[in-house]
Amino acid sequence: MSAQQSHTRREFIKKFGMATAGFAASALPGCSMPSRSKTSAKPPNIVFIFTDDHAVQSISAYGSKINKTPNLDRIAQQGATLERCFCCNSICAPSRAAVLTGKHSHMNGLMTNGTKFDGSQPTLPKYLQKAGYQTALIGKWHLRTDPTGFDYWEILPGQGSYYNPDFITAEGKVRYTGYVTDIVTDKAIDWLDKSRDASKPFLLMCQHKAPHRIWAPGPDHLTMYDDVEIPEPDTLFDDYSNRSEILKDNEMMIAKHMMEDYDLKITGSKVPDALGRTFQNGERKRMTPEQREKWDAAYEPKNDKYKAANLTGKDLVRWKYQRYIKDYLRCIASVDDNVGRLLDYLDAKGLSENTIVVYSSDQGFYLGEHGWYDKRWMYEESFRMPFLIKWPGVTQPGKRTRGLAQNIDFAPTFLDAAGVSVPADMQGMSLKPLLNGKKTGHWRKSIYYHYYERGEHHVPAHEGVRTDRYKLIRFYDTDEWELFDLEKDPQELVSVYRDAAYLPIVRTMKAELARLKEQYKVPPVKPVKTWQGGE
Ligand code: SGN
Ligand code: CA
Repeated sequence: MSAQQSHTRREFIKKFGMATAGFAASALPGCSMPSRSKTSAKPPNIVFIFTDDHAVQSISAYGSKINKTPNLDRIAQQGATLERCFCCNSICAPSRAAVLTGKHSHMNGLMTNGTKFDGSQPTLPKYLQKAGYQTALIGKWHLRTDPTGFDYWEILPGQGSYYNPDFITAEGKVRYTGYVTDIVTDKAIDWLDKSRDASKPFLLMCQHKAPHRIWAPGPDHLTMYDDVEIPEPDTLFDDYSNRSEILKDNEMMIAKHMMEDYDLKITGSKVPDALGRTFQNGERKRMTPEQREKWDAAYEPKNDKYKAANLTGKDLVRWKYQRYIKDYLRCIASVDDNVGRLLDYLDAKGLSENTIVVYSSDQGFYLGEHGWYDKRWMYEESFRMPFLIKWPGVTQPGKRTRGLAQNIDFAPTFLDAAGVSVPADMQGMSLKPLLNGKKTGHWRKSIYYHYYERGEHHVPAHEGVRTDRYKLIRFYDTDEWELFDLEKDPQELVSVYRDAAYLPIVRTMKAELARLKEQYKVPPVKPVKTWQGGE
């Protein structure tokens, strides 16, 4: 089934307004919550807002030097900011599977983007359903099998599209007119407004496509930043010296690998795309005539200037960086506006006082650091995840914590909030002790990481451990190691693995890596000597 439906933001506002209605939270009958360990009159609702590839370097609550995110900052101001939250595997589907299961990739079975998620396994929404929650998922899913554990779901197929996106439900596919970030938010608010059972607490996972490649801004932000220069990162012209040789083989450089038409949206480009993809036959083709006209009016004058300038060398890289980062930040601006709309809705309906709101993203991203876009590496920019949380009664306004957290902790945290005991086979732990400011005696001292793909962007498989101060990485296909002293070298530009002064640290970190692998039951790694290509 396919239908064309009109779903513009203006129509939406007209349709739903922001009129307040009393919140009818009621206590759940104990008998319908077999796995709830303690009863509470009002279990909190959970709104989990999850974007795709949003790096902390572009969130003002994390000290961004390149943009402002007033609505994301609202969550930080009213709640807590985890300064050190990391993913277990810096790529989309594996991170999402870790969030759903509370387990590392090798335990939930989803190690690469090419793997199908086994939806028969226990997950966060299933545990919450058992505890009496109503569960809904809207937006990006990317796990290749239909969602399970959700009372309602409506997802983007695969990576989804920015303009006039298709959505899949259990009934079939529908195309909506509009911009994806607006539509995902409209649908989330619509679900809250129309389909929510006010007698139950709920989990709403509102998952955006933005700001994933190809960073196509929405109609409201096409000319934002036109008159400003965005500051460049210090390492835009990194030469990859003083680290593993393998870094030089990467295929994610703004200078060399970003495509003129596909990524940078230059019309009439003669530069061919190896996969035959262009912006023109992709997102631009999806646009309505009105959307295309607005797009062209915004981009053609900029493209004409670029063509006339005939840039080369570093000037060309700088131009590409500006085009890339501005498009990325324009996508973020729309995310920020839409997070504001969702927060306003919760406020207006009286839901905020008993709703946990989280903002996070499946992993970070390179915003020109090391000359890169994309993610995958264990270096800080793509290893870190944003995690802002407003948890009524638990977080103190404006609290910041530097405790080490990971995406496998999200499910245990939400179960803890719901009063459900965390299953023994979940590998993460509830973040509540980090968030409520209560002393716990100890917290974890290290984080385990493992990236398994050998595909697009030519990033080798690797694993590693990060502590408060150090990071040890092993590229096992080539048996290369790196050690970084993050206190002295926060940009990770010089590996001190072979520096005699760090020998004791290398030994300690190797022992810690071995300990974590035992704790998490990681099977032995399988080095591959010949590059396999990938999905
Ligand atoms: C797509 C992107 C890649 C990106 C992967 C994984 N190419 O294949 O640049 O690394 O997704 O991203 S695209 O041109 O098709 O967008 S992930 O977030 O889904 O893991
Ligand atoms: Ca992603």
